[in-house]
Amino acid sequence: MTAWTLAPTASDWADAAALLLSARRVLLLAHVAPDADAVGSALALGLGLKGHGIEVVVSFGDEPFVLPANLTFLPGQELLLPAAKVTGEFDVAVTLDVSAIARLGNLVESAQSAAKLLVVDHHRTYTGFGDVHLVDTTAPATAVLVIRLLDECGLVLTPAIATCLYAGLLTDTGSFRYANVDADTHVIAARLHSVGIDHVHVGRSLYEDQPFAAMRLQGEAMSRTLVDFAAVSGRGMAWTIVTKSERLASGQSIDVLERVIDGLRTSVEVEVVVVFKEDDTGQWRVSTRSKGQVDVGSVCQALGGGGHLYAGGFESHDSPEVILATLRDVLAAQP
Ligand SMILES: [Mn+2]
Repeated sequence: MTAWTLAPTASDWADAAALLLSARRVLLLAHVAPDADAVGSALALGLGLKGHGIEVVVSFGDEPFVLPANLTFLPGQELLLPAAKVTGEFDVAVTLDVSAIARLGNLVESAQSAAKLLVVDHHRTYTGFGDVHLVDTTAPATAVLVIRLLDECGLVLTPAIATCLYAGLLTDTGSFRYANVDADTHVIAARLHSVGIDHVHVGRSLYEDQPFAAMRLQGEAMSRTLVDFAAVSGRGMAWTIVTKSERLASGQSIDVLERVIDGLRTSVEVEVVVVFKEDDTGQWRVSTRSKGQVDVGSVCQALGGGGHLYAGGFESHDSPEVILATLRDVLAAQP
């Protein structure tokens, strides 16, 4: 797997801004099973362009089209259109936080049929599928690249835009705890604060507000975690599995399981943790985290997904047992 290393140049930024500002109709796409960085970035850029008089549509390729409950507080949702209703011609399609074209789900064709495809991303597993690439793997979040792009376009950050971007920045930095944070990250956060955001509301909406049923489901998933200290060449792996039937019995949507991996990754005994989540269609969504010795983003890319050094994911129609065996082999082959 080759990592993307071409950081955007000054002329790339100018070209991208010119492309957007000359467009009449723009399609903004987050990845399937969207997180706050993907949707927040798409809504923020959408709000900025709409304010400039450009017609915008924001979507992601999930079917059914349901925004994770902890993202429903994000401003700009009037721009969202279900994937099945995305039709017509677009001058530009912009993908945000999307490392591989397959991550667009059922919107791959819509993206490819736009006159120009602009990619805004920070994944080192980016495959190069766009016409114009604003892909900076040193950026802690796609949201940071959107701020630069809005600046290039001469578009002003409003409180609604800043809220969307802050949500992306907060989640992709683990609330400013991850290794991708530096002084510049805090300068950017300070700028978003100065625009006027309710950071308490953002933090609570993303990480706190949830029913007891969700906590019980998370607790049960964590309590049956299995550990294999010999896996990953002796560095250790832990994993747990949550089936669709168990989850639906507790009345929860799949996004509440995001907190299971956040819990498992705090274990001191293993390098890699994995959560297998069966979605409503019976497909398995596999989330991985590492302590930084193993590049789980590359591992997940090899299995059809993508990610970063510390976090990666992929999807599969195989059984968890089959997926686990494959994953073990790929992890064992890592340097
Ligand atoms: Mn991201």
